[in-house]
Amino acid sequence: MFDLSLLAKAIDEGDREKTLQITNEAISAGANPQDIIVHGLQAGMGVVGEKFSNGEYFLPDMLMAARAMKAALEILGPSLEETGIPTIGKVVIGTVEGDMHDIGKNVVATFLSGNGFEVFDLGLNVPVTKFVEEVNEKKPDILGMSSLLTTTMPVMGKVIKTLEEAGLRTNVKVIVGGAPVTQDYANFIGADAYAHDGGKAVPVCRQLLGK
Ligand code: B1M
Repeated sequence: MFDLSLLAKAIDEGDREKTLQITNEAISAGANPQDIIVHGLQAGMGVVGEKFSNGEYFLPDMLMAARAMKAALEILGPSLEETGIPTIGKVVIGTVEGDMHDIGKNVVATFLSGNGFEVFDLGLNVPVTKFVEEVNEKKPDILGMSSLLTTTMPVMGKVIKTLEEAGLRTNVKVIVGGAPVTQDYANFIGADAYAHDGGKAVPVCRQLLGK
């Protein structure tokens, strides 16, 4: 069995080359791509977050770790995609305005597209109006919003309110997530669902569509 702690360590060190090399080795060794993400990349990023919290790491350390994780996710995306699955539903997803964290959102988008959803990724720092425009134009089954900062969580509620005012809320299911977000908070802002992580987002989105 492939030792994914090596990958977590490479992320912790912010070493992009080593991260890519170990990711490729893990794929060749037959490790499950979801395990590589959760037990390798995400575990390493958890350590980086703890070290940032206790003052051991600074912003550049987080940036280097983020760069390494993004590169690894790019090579893992295609191996997650299964061929021949009919589309389950259309998802528009993005990180809310004021928030520059997109790795978790990218993981969720990768897991959803790898499990048969058609995903339109709006990126990060997405204005409220952009979410509403995209719901109006793309007519997705699901709108997904990600927030990693306590200060940007309320923006998700603002999007839901603006969708209501535009008469678009009944046409789309809303799922929210991100490290500080909880089921209680999702209920509070009137979202239809919350998922703790990328793996959970898949069954939750299926359930939202009754599939
Ligand atoms: Co910053 N950051 N950051 N950061 N950053 C956090 C979030 C923080 C917890 C670190 C800490 O203090 N320990 C803290 C937030 C505190 C708070 O508000 N509660 C923080 C801070 C303070 C900041 C700055 C303010 C720092 C500063 O400037 N002084 C600044 C803010 C910038 C801004 O956004 N305006 C900042 C900046 C950055 C970087 C740009 C350097 C970089 C982001 C790079 C990028 O994303 N492109 C960064 C990083 C890397 C982190 C940590 C270390 C890691 C985040 C991450 O990628 N995790 C983070 C600490 C931590 O979370 N432990 C931290 C890995 C990722 C796979 O997990 O994002 O949780 P996560 O996603 C999970 C789930 O949350 C869930 O599924 C994902 C996959 O399983 N999920 C969803 C996410 N979205 C979902 C959507 C769903 C469903 C599930 O449905 C739609």
